[in-house]
Amino acid sequence: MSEEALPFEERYYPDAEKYLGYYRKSIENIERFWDERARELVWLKPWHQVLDREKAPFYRWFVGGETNINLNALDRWIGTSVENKVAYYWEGEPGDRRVLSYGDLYREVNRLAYALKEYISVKPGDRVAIYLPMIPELPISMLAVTRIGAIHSVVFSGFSSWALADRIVDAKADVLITADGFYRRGRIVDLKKNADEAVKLAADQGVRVRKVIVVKRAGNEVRWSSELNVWYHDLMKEVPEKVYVKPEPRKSDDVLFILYTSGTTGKPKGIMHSVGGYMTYVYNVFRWNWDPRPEDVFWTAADIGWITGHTYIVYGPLMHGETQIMYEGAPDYPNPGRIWEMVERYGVTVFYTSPTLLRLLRKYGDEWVEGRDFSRLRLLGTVGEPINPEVWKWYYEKIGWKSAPIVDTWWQTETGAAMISPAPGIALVPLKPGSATLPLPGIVADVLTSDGRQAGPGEKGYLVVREPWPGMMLGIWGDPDRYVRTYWTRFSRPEEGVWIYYPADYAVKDSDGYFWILGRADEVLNVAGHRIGTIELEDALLTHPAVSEAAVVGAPDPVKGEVPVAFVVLRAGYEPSEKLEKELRETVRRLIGPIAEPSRIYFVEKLPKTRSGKIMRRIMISLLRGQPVGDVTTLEDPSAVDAVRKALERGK
Ligand code: 6R9
Repeated sequence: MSEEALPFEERYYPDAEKYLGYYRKSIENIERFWDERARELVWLKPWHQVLDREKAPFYRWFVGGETNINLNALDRWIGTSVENKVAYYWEGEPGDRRVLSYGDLYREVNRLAYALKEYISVKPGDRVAIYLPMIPELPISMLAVTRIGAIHSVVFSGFSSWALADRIVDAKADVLITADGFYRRGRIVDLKKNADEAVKLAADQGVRVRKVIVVKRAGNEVRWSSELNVWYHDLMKEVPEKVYVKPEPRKSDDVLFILYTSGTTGKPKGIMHSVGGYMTYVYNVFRWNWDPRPEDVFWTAADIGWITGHTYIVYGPLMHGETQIMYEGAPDYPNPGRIWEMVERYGVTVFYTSPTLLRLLRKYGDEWVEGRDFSRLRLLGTVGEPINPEVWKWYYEKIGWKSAPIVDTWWQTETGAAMISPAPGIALVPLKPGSATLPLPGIVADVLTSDGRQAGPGEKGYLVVREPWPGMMLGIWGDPDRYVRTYWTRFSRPEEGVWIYYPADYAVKDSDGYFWILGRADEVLNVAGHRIGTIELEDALLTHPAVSEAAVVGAPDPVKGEVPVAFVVLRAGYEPSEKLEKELRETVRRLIGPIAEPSRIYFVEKLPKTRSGKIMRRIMISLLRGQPVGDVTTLEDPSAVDAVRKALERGK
């Protein structure tokens, strides 16, 4: 495949030299490069310094500059031909539809911004938690919050009340925007009930939410507190029809939003993104990834509750005046053809999703894709995990009709937008199925061995980034030390002033310089493209009175990539049973959410541990995959290996 030139339309005919020429120039002087890139956007006040490295690794971009992302995502379109262009074709799971133009979006955002400011007294810098399903009020809320200079913290609507409470408490959010419910596989999910529980749990921890704004989506019964709750539509009724709220000037290095992600401890990290850096990076990367065109119908099939949605459903596409698809429900409801039917019906031109969704839809068989008209698709994308070459080829042939290049984008919540990926908006490089190809302009990526040496071609090592970039996080909300420890300690040499970003992914660079991402290098699972900390799961299991010890590892799964499997030691007086297994699953669903539920729970007599008491997860991982367990001399009690082996056999 690597040598074969793919028969793309002329515009995307691979031209590695052209791309590399642009890339090399970009990294000659990254300050100059990003300075030029930032000038393409609307600012309220120019910066006096492109990059402040003084307090590295707390880099600050476009210092002295002021702006508001609304100016580039909304205001700049008003009075242009984009004003009447569709921003979102929204479709609910039951098939109900809404169409919002850029003008509609602008009006709604201004009205909500007015209500938040005048009626709810939200001030610049305040945190507003948003716990909404995939309905237009979600992007509207995000933009209204940033318009008035407040900080949003979006919590995925599939998370439990406990997970929401944790995030409310950590961010000290005192306003919450949620909905009564939403549709998922033909049923109504009672979101308001979760929100109510979360508000109560947060109050128990000393964080009092003073207002909960509720969007009416599903019309389900909800409990109501006339003091705490207000319907979104009642609030908006009060607002003058044509109100204009001036976008609050924000400093470039102010916090634009917080988004939580799992780490290697039980406590999720509040990743903070910056006003000016995130805006500049996302604007440019969006253009490099998707080569936007006025006639586009762009669809990122992901949830806005994750970074992919923040960047590629809200801020990126809106800054380019793209017309998008937004879908509420399950991808295979009411049948496995739902997504492909929509791609055809709306004439989607660019489609971006995760390998896990592709594996799911491919599994249903080709009858759901064959015979459909995908002729408008010109680019395809993937994100979230490595894509299996088999699935890549299926996507390329059956969906892209061998004429749409696949843009495999490696990045993280922390990086703001794609970092390693093809850039057809500049020049396409030859593709290799399963490789995210080369770093984007301005990004200096590398692979290092465990002792910090540069890995040779084909040698497995750790992915690193050597230079800062504007989309990088500002830090971790309320925990600057954890930021330094987690991302900047593994390979940096502070005494020499060398700071190296460590994303915790294994990678290989091949002899063409292409990056192949191999998966997480820390104790974080990647379940269906979602990061789930094993410790978070273990902590959840340990809240059950029957559990004395728990170890969670990832097992390979043909659709989800990886699924959590739990090994549990029971406390005296408890016996393994199906009922107990069910209770433990329920505990995880309640504390984290359905996506974290273990696929199997094995009851074991003991867990393999080192003499210092560390659980050796790699032993469970090997046994699950039927591989040799390797060196067990550091085990405190070698018979623990047999205990695990027996439990696995019993569980077959
Ligand atoms: C955007 C997003 C980040 C982790 C990352 C890596 C994995 C993402 C990938 C990929 C291989 C790709 N990952 N994209 N692995 N190829 N194209 O997914 O952010 O949820 O923070 O996850 O996902 O392991 O470190 P996030």
